[in-house]
Amino acid sequence: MPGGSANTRFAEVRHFDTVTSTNSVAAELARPGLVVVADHQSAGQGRLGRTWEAPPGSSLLASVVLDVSWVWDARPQLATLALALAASDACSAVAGIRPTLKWPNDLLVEDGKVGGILAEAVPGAGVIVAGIGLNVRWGDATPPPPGTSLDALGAGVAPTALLPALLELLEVRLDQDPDALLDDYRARCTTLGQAVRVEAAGRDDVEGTAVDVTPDGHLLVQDETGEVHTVVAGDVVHVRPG
Ligand code: BT5
Repeated sequence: MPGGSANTRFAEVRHFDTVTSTNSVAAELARPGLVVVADHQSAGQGRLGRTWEAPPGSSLLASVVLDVSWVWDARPQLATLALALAASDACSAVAGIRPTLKWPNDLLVEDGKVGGILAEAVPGAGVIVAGIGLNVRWGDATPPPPGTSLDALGAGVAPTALLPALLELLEVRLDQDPDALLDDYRARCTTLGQAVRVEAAGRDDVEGTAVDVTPDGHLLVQDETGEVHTVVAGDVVHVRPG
């Protein structure tokens, strides 16, 4: 992989055959502007201790190291939204498929999960690591349900073909006014306006209608009594009435 993406802050791309997790390697190196890419992860991470599965060569597996000053108020949740938008934009530009976004971190095509994002602050290092797994070319293999992949949807692109566009479009998002970024996220977020159930460890489920995403990147859910709940983290189930 050549050294970085021209005209962006992502000057250094390091490509590995296999790593434990691109997020872990990026957090160890912790150099702002570094991008870690791998063909395969032996311990790919999802949120809340879950795993991210992908056969070698099937996916774009990449983590970017962001200086905290690049992310408004150093909020990892806004890095998630920016990377989600950039990834959706890159799929549209390169593969002709524009995933919608499910709060907080899923890229969906119809109801299939084509990608996921994991952004984490690295304590003491002044950086946020934001990683994306995007199912690009799975062939006969199938992602864990309800996963899907770009090739299953008819797009024949190679996983790394998406990376230059992703970095350029992330650069655009990091330069964007945060209010405009949030408006763009809201417009592409299929969670808003839906009946949802939010499940979070150690807390009762919240059920209601997803009404907004706050400037902090939190989800507002209005229950049937009219009370509005602020959801900082959790798993959203889009509930279909009837
Ligand atoms: C995510 O977590 O969706 C965040 C995934 C982030 C993965 C990237 S890969 C590069 C970087 N390095 C890492 O180690 N991680 C990041 P979550 O919302 O918790 O969803 C995880 C769940 O998605 C799993 O429990 C499975 O049910 C499902 N899943 C696992 N692999 C999948 C895949 N390839 N496609 C679709 N769904 C998958």
